[in-house]
Amino acid sequence: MKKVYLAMSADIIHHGHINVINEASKLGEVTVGILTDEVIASYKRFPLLGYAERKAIIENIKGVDHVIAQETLDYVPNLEKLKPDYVVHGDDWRTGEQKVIRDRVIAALKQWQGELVEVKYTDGVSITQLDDAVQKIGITPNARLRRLRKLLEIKPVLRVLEAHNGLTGLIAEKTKIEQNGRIKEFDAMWISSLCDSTAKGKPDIELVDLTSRLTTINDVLEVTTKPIILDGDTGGQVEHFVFTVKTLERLGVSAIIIEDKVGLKKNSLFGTDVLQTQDTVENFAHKISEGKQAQVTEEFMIIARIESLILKAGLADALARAKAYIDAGADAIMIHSKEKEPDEIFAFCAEYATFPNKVPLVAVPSSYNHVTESALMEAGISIVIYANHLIRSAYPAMLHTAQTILQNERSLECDIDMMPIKQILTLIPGGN
Ligand code: SPV
Ligand code: MG
Repeated sequence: MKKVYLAMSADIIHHGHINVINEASKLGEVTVGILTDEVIASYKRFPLLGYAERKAIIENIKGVDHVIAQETLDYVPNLEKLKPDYVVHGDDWRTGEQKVIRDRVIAALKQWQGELVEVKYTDGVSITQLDDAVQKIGITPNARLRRLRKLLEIKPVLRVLEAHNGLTGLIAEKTKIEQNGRIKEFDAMWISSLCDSTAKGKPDIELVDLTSRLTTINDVLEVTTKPIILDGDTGGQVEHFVFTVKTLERLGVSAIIIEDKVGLKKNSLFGTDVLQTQDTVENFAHKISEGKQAQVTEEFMIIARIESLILKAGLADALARAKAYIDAGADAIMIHSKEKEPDEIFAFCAEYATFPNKVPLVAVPSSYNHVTESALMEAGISIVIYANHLIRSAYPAMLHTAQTILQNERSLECDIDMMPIKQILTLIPGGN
């Protein structure tokens, strides 16, 4: 019996896949390599079904003899283990991003006189269209809530973008680029207190109350499916915080980050230029543990934000607080800095790495923004938040347009900087 290998993500199955499996089974004993969740998340998007579920489906399809995990996009590690006589694939990978993978398959097969068999691609099936259709259905609050933890399990570092209304939510949800054969996108959204307040024309001092913040969250929830991390400021009074936690869980928010400050909260990026008071370790640890006890789901995350570096309380204080907050039940630690260089963040990460009891680390590289995601990841950061970038780019553009109209007493001169009317009318589908 000849050995046949084919690989698939098997997240959305259609008749094209069945055709490939049928053709493969005519050639011999079929082993299907199922891409792991990590691989799918690294090049495409969050898989709709987990590996175990996808494996169970494929194992039960006629013509499939064995199912194994394919832990890289590259087929070669599995091919070298299996040394199949044939690899079967649709003929759609001869050009485009998959060509490199195809070339490596051909080269590997040559070593043992194996052969690549390409099946004519099934017309009329568009995975992109199927993906879009699934996306349109939306997501339940529970599934969305859980997704942040799952993403932390399957991706080495998560990339999070601020959203302060439905439109910016859509940008965070839908913006994708293709780079080196991989689709890159944001994993989750950050509802920033700075951006939410600024968008409402208010200062970032916990003035925008929870009811108003919930309206923003709801606007974002309505048009997106990605997980939400809420900037919860100080979390307020403990007695209030326990209610907030339940409210957020009910909506499907995945996490709240609360900062260890008391009194009139000011934005951290002011640093010591304004009066800001750090909470005691005991009080803040108490707030965390009360929040943890209040939550209904297993998966909701309470993330403790340490302001010691912002307030110049030193590295030792930051580390001591991290330990105490983890002991109190914090699901992750956000370490913040407003320095232009990441030295104090990296120093924190190096010491943190020696902790026996660790939770994921979150960084917000607004000031030290020359540091790349991969450098942060190597330092031990698991979540990178781009905290204010959409509002900071939108405001100057809008201001420029307003000034241009004033200068010219008409809007013709703005055209060059604006999207055409036709485009804005159809930007959000369903309006025509
Ligand atoms: C926010 O985005 O509101 C934050 C991050 O809390 S920072 O502005 O850096 O304090
Ligand atoms: Mg904030």
